[in-house]
Amino acid sequence: MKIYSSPVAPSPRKVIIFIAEKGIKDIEIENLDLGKLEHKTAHYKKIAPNSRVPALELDDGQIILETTAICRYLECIYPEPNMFGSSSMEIAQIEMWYSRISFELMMPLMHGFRHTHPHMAQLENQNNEFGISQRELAIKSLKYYEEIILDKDFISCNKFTYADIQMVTSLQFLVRLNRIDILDYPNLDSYIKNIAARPSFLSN
Ligand SMILES: N[C@@H](CCC(=O)N[C@@H](CS)C(=O)NCC(=O)O)C(=O)O
Repeated sequence: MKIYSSPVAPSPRKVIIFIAEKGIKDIEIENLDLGKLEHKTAHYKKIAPNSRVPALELDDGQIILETTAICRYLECIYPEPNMFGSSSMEIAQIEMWYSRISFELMMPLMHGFRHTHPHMAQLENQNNEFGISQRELAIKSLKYYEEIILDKDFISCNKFTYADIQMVTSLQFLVRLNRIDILDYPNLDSYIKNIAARPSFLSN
């Protein structure tokens, strides 16, 4: 198998961390330079018509797009350690937190960044006013999650799961790019530091 990735881009980084947590060794990594628009070439568009990374190419040529779809596929063929839940309640809890983090934290932070940051001008049809309002929404969410994470090592199920990958990679990448200081959120800061000390995060 081959994963199309890009250094520092948060979506493929989630897959790379997931692969490291699972100890999977048979996936080749091909890095694309998004700054040089290597994801917009005709060749890559045949693999990923939406010109996004990550994409997983199976040995028989089949392609899976979308970070979570790729991780779910990998969880099926490499079930241990489990990261999407074992019991019906765990599966529901992890999915719930994953979705909440995505919509309440990651999306407003992402729009705040993509619609206001000068570096994103060539990749996004920017709407500055929308970006600023999304950044304000993200700050409200950060205050909310600052309370949620109090006394918790993990966001869901008292164990490391895919929801933690979603939360920590998003915050590590997007908070600073929105010119927000994570030290204003000490509970989130210590949660991130704890997860980011895992070998899978340190090496990726
Ligand atoms: N929904 C997709 C989003 C993928 C995505 O937006 N990837 C970014 C890198 S983090 C990308 O390819 N950006 C290129 C662009 O915006 O042109 C997923 O979860 O895989």
